[in-house]
Amino acid sequence: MSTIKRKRARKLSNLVVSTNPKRQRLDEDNGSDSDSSLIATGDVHTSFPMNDKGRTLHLNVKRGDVANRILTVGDTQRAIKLSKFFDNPDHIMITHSDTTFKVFTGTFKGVPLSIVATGMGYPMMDFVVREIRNVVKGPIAMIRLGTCGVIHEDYDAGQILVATKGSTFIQTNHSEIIKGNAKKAYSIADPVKADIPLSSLLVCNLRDTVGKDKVKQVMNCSADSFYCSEGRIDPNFIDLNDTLIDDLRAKFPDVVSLEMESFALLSLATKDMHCTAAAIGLIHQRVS
Ligand code: R1P
Repeated sequence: MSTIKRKRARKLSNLVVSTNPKRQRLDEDNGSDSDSSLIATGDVHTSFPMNDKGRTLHLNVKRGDVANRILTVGDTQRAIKLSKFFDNPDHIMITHSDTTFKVFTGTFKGVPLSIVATGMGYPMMDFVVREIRNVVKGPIAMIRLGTCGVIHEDYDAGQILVATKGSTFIQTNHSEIIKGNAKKAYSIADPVKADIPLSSLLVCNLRDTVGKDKVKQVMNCSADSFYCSEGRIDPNFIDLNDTLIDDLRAKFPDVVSLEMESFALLSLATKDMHCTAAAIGLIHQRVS
C-alpha cells in the first residue's frame, strides 16, 4: 500500500473503532463457550426486545459478546475457517443461537474482532444488524464477505467484487405475479451507498493481499430470492422473470455482483455504522 493510502487507512482505523483494550472488561457469566473479556460494551436500547438473560432473541448475544469490528459471512463453515486467523484460535468466544446464527469473537493482531455467520437473505441480515447494534456501544465497522453471481461479461468468476458503488435490490411483487403482470413482477430499488472510506480501505488491503487484478469496485444487487429474483428460469414455477436480468443491466449498468444480503447491510448502516460488502464471484449468471 502507498504511504498516502496507509495514512488514510490509519486515520480510518481511528475513526471507525473506538474499542480500547484498556477498557475491556470481564462480562458477567454469559452462557458462551469461552472468554468474554475481549471487548468494550455499552448501553442497550431499553425498549429493544431481549430475553430474561439480557440476550437478543435471535442471535442470542448480549453486551460483551460482539466487537466493534465485524465480518459477516453467509455460512458457518466460512466463519470457522476465518476464526482460525484469530491471534489465539483456542481462546475465542463462540455464541450459538437456536436460529442458525453464530458469533465468533477474538482478537486479530491484538484488535477485538467478531465474525458472524448470518445465514442467507435480507431478513437474516436484518436480524444481525439490528441485534448487534443494540448490544455494541459506539462506532461499528461491518464488512460482509460473501459469494455472488456475476452478471457482466467483462468480469470473471474468481474476482473479488467490492460494492464501493453501493447496492440495489430486487424485490418480488407477489401480487403482480399472481395477476400475471410480468411488467410489474419485480421492483428494482434505488441504490444505497457503501461507506466509502471503509470500502477504499478494504479494496487497498485486498489488492495488497490477492493482487490488483483480482479486486474490482462495482455496484451490487441483492435479490430477495436465490431463484426467481436472481433471474433463474424454473419451468416448475410461474416467475415471470425472463427479462429481469436484462432489465437490471439496463437500469443500472454498473451492477456486476448478484447476491442476497448486502443491500440490507448497507441500507441499515445509519450514523456510527460503517458498512461495506465484498463478494467472490462464483459463477457467470445469465451473461449473454
Ligand atoms: C446463496 O447460495 C447464498 O450465497 C451468497 C448469497 O448472498 C446467498 O446468501 O452469499 P454467501 O456466500 O455469503 O452465503
